[in-house]
Amino acid sequence: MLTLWSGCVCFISVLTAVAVSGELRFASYYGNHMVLHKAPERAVIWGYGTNNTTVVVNLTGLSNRKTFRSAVRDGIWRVTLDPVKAGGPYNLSAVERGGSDGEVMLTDVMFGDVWLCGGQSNMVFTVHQIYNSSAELAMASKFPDVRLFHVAQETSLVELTDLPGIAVPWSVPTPQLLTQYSAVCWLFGRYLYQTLHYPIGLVESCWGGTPVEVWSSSRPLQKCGIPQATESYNDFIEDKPIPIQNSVMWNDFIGDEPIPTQNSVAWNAMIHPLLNMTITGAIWYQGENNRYYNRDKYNCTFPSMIDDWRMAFNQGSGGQTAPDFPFGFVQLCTERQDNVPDGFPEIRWHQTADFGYVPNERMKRTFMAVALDLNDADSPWGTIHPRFKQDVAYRLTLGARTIAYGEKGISYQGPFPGSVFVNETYLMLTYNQNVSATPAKDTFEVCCSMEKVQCSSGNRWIWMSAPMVPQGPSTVAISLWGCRAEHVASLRYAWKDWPCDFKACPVYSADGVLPAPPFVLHRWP
Ligand SMILES: *[C@@H]1O[C@H](CO)[C@@H](O)[C@H](O)[C@H]1NC(C)=O
Ligand SMILES: *[C@@H]1O[C@H](CO)[C@@H](O)[C@H](O)[C@H]1NC(C)=O
Ligand SMILES: *[C@@H]1O[C@H](CO)[C@@H](O)[C@H](O)[C@H]1NC(C)=O
Ligand SMILES: *[C@@H]1O[C@H](CO)[C@@H](O)[C@H](O)[C@H]1NC(C)=O
Ligand SMILES: *[C@@H]1O[C@H](CO)[C@@H](O)[C@H](O)[C@H]1NC(C)=O
Ligand SMILES: *[C@@H]1O[C@H](CO)[C@@H](O)[C@H](O)[C@H]1NC(C)=O
Ligand SMILES: *[C@@H]1O[C@H](CO)[C@@H](O)[C@H](O)[C@H]1NC(C)=O
Ligand SMILES: *[C@@H]1O[C@H](CO)[C@@H](O)[C@H](O)[C@H]1NC(C)=O
Ligand SMILES: CC(=O)N[C@H]1CO[C@H](CO)[C@@H](O)[C@@H]1O
Repeated sequence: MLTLWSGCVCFISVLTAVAVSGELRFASYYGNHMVLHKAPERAVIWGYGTNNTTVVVNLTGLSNRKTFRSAVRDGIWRVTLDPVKAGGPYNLSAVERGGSDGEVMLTDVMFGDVWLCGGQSNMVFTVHQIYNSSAELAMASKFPDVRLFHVAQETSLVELTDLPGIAVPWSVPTPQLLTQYSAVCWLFGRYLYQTLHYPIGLVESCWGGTPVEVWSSSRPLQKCGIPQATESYNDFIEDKPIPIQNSVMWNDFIGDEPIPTQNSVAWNAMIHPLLNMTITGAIWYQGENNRYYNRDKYNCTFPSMIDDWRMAFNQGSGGQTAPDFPFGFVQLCTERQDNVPDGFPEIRWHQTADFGYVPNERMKRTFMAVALDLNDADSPWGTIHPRFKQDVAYRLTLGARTIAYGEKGISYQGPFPGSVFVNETYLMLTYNQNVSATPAKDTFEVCCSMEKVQCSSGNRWIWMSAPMVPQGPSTVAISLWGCRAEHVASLRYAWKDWPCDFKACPVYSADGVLPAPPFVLHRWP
């Protein structure tokens, strides 16, 4: 009888403990093995608890222990840790005082840099799908300090405080996990680790087939004149054929999840909940689907989304995430070898806010991996999904090292025009750096017009292929053929979906590594 009775008490107290620890917890995206932002920034930690209690958070490292307190209001507590230098592991515990006295703990917490990886299918594209994937997967165990987190694909019509779902909680990388993890995100993190030698946390939050509007709050959409809830991507593309060359693989690749189509829904569910996390920066691979949706506004929507993310992450972290955090992106690769006009050149240009290069005065502290020479005609995932993600991630890392980490002397931008000189027969183009150039028949084009206008891509203008031959260390000579010098109105380069073969564009940096980005230049203002 006694035994039974005490058994009962025990049973009840276990029940209570379960109920209370259900109350006291960290927000969904804090977990064992996570990476928190290192000094000089401070990591923000928040979670749930019982109203009107105090939560005491302890950070326990090998030699030190620090305590932080937060009152619980509206069921939420939040602390900002002191700066912690890169390294670990630490344990992070939270205890509720004045309430349940329950405790929750995270173990193997590291301090380092945290990068967010966003975009559409080329960011979703997994390590399993790239060239040399088995070699890459086998290397997973060599990088235990590159930690992974993967946000589940969810949508919401309102901004959420916490993630509705997690695909993979914070983990030490294994070949199995990498099979399903973003290749560009992983490779970027791994290459960064190889230069920084301290922990890197990667947060994958992306979704195939999504236009930029799905990842944008109402603020940038409004700024760019895009109606918010009413317009939906589906309605827009309904009657337009999408030229997908290998639709079976596409479907396999995208999976069964319907592609979110309403503006802001992935922002609401997959980005907004992360705003309180202190992050180092973000990388982004997206734009393919904006060929069909607000294409002409991408020069506004994309830079404005970057501005808005920066503002929101800065605010959400109480000022810990930099208000101008570094933002890297991949300029679109290629899809159609037949070069049927399909918007790739326009999107590539708009990705730079129509400057052609980044950073620029509109897009400060950004960096770009030019990828138009990394095409993959035989990709089993469709030509729009090239497998050469190592090069993409490597080029991104060069930009990150310069823009985010201030490393000097790294070549991270391909050549861009510095000056143009026209005489009767040639247009002499001098780049802003020495180049490695090979003659080209039709990668440069000249628009000849008797009017003083800027030629666009529209049918109204006649663009003529203009053969190029290298002329000096930084200069190329472009034949004008029939066009009189005074009628040369515009010049463009690589203005095609698929302008050159794999790593065989006409103009590279002098070391042959970085391709010149595409451009259009106009003579008349
Ligand atoms: C918490 O404190 C507020 C204000 O002091 C009070 O109105 C409320 O009843 C308290 N809630 C609980 C659950 O004790
Ligand atoms: C947290 O730190 C305080 C002060 O050092 C200590 O009294 C307390 O026992 C610690 N709690 C845990 C759960 O480690
Ligand atoms: C973290 O907690 C685990 C399990 O309680 C313990 O084995 C380990 O020593 C702790 N590590 C630190 C750095 O406190
Ligand atoms: C905590 O307080 C908020 C508002 O003060 C209230 O909406 C919520 O229901 C309370 N939670 C609990 C568990 O009492
Ligand atoms: C694949 O691995 C081979 C052998 O290590 C290497 O030569 C080649 O460059 C790699 N390809 C890519 C795309 O990384
Ligand atoms: C964006 O591009 C469109 C179409 O080319 C152009 O009309 C517009 O002026 C550009 N807007 C900005 C802000 O650059
Ligand atoms: C145009 O410039 C090129 C390169 O400097 C030169 O070779 C050529 O003779 C010039 N042609 C004329 C007509 O001046
Ligand atoms: C560019 O090439 C010229 C000629 O080879 C050389 O003299 C010059 O130093 C180079 N400039 C740079 C910045 O490397
Ligand atoms: C728990 C917490 O502090 N959440 C905040 C995260 O950031 C957003 C956006 O700034 C705030 O609205 C939340 O209150």
